[in-house]
Amino acid sequence: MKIAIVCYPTFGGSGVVATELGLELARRGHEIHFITYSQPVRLALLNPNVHYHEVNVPEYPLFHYQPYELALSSKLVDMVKLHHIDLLHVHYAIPHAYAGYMAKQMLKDEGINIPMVTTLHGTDITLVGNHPFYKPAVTFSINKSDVVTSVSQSLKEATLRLFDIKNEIVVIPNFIEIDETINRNQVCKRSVMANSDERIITHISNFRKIKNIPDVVNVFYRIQEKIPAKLMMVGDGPEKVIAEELCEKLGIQDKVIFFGNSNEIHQILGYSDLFLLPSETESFGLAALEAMACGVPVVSSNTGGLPEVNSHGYSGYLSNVGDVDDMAENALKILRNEVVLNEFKHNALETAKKFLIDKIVPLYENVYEEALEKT
Ligand code: GMT
Repeated sequence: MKIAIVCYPTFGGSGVVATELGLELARRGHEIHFITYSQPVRLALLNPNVHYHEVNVPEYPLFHYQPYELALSSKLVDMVKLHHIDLLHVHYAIPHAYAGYMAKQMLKDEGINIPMVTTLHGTDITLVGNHPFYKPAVTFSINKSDVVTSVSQSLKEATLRLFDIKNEIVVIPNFIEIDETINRNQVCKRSVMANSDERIITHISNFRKIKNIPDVVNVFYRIQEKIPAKLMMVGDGPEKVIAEELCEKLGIQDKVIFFGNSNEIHQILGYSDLFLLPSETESFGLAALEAMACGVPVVSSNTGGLPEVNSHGYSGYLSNVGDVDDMAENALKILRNEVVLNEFKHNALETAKKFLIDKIVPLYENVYEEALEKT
């Protein structure tokens, strides 16, 4: 199949899922065309089945806002015609499903019928898309998609609750590749980051408000009062400076390392003992799954799709949003004892195996077949 994938090219989240999906589909023999405004972070292009087409939006001083949707839909039309693409798969409803629908209509006018699959990722529904300024357009583009998928049951329910959706929504969870060669407990790198008696706790995100970044610091503060520990903060975003200030205020700045955005996520997770994800909401929590796939237990909030990923008392623990005392207590239950820690590490890896890429990607292939049959 020739598939156009539209996504955000950013670190983490929907962009990573879309990129990893495209790469796996290419390995399975499909021809993949990524269409976005810059090269996706995890996209390596040395593959004859993988193509990247950049959407350019020329700056024009008349426009207060440059019309990205217009440029994207035009690019989609051109690429579908040039490469004889069979199907559009758009990740994140805003504005991709909207631009995809416009492209579909323009192509229809030229006698080309192309199906569109829309994957909902979370904030496109729960945070941004739900805003009254966007809601009619988001509802419309979801209803006009040939197949709609969501990354968790919880997100499906939220979508049906918040929007007037006529379409069936198929749940296809996010997926992970487990690198068996990864050196868990990388002693040498670990020794650069922490003393041998210190536990390493890690948080990875885009440092937006929804991630409850101060809770990460506050949970860590409570942990390090009881046991020797270091905190690795990976990623960048508006709340990073708040976290830095809070660490300073609490006097723990020497125990916290801020990495910024990193391409070495797996190495960092490879020497981590615990992953913290206290988000306000999380449709899935891909970062938690990536941690588990590296054998790192997760202490997270009990919200959105997180209970579908993190198994309470097995791969980690779930606490009410904002309950930093409970999160710290749970973290200490895991970290205090070497035998317990190793058990949770093993369980985290076992739980991650439910989401192996080989099991999940065929579900997308089924959905593509279904979409093609519809048109
Ligand atoms: O978490 C973010 O803020 C980024 C966002 C995105 O769209 O890139 O992530 C969402 O999609 C991810 C991939 O499906 C999910 O794992 C995240 O849970 C989801 N984020 C939220 O729901 C807040």
